[in-house]
Amino acid sequence: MPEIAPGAFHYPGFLDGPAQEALAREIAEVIAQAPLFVSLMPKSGLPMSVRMTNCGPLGWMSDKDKGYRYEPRHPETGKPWPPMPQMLLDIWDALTGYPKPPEACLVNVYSDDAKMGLHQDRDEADFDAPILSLSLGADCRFRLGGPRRADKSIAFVLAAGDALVLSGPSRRFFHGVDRILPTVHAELPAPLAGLGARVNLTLRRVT
Ligand code: MD3
Ligand code: FE
Repeated sequence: MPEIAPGAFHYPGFLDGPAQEALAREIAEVIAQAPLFVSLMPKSGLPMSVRMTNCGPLGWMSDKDKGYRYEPRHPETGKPWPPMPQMLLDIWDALTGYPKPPEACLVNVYSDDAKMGLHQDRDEADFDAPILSLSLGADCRFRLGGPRRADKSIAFVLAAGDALVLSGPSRRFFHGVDRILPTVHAELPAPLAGLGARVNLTLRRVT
């Protein structure tokens, strides 16, 4: 098993080219129903550098006053998030084997200069369920630490088609995206081209 930290499994190239294209078509459909939006940091109100949307019953968002949270509706359209594509439910089953389906799929869209600071995912009530991440487009340098912010971290590349499963101890580890890497011939598949350099999907149980 490709275990890179306790409970963290990296599957480089899990999705081949055609599967990445199929996933890109699903995500373009999600974005058509639920437009990309910018979340604001709690308290400071500064915009995050990634744009995002969601599919599934719940979606992650943040704003100045109410902070990080899951909501059943898009903050701008007020509509429920689009359904989770069957393809994502199948990948969740195949890679996590978890008995319940994911409740949220956060779609993060990175431009060339976007990043995500070191953080823990702790807005979910269920910490025992795994998290599944899928990447499309440009490579990024990803950082995975430990349960405390000051713990040593490892850095590795997340590339197009890669899957990462976070279960057990790693579910609570600090992590972030240091930067998007210049990547030859790793444009986002056509239906997503022009939106940014990299797309990451994060599937989670919430309740
Ligand atoms: C390690 N997203 O949305 S995905 C996030 O590439 C987030 O967009 C990053 O961190 C991205 O919260 C990283 C890989 C990932 C996701 C969740 C984790 C790694 C994780 C939770 C715990 C530990
Ligand atoms: Fe995270």
